[in-house]
Amino acid sequence: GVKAFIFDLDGVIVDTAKYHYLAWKNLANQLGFEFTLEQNELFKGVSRRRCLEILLDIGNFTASTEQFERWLIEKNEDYLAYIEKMDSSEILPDVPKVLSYLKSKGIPLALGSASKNAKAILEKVSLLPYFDSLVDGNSVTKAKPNPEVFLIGASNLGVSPEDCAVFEDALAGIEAANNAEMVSIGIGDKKILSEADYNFNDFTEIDINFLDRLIS
Ligand code: B16
Ligand code: MG
Repeated sequence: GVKAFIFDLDGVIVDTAKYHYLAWKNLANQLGFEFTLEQNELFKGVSRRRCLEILLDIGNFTASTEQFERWLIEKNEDYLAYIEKMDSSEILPDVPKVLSYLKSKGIPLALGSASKNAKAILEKVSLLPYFDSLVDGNSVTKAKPNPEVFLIGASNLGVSPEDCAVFEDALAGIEAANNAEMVSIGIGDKKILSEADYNFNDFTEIDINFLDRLIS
């Protein structure tokens, strides 16, 4: 059975995508072009650097290295102003139920996120104590669908990859979990996440029996 669980952050634990969107949109507007919610879909699970490259492509902008780095900082400062106002009311429904059930069973838990702000966000929503290991944008060199982020998580928890299950909302994340030979659990649109071993719209659909079957 499954001996450890790894959680993605944005789209699984909290909906920070809406704040990423506002910050990218602010930057786009400042540069004189529009950035839509639909375009923001392409940014989910994608690193900050890669997002800026895509954004500049959308606006037909080229930037010097220095300018690129300045925009990265600007976007993040803007994003962090939104994060600053977050509290536990922004945790997605029934996430604490699943975290505390797994904790009560003595199952080790890790975070596996592309975000460099992951720790600050978990602190803001008071979920940091649940996690035995945080693997985030500061600890990985290869982006999802590369399995690196989840493999480091398994190794930090002392569990072999085949004994881990991953909760993910992005296709690249499901692919990363599959590439790591972990059990993949898609949270969100089943049509998009059809490569997952299991699919749920959100954590309210995950019952204790499902978790018990996985861990037994
Ligand atoms: P940061 P996840 C990802 O989080 C977001 O989905 C993605 O939109 C964002 O660009 C990325 O984190 C990097 O975030 O700018 O905070 O380092 O889904 O991997 O938890
Ligand atoms: Mg995500």
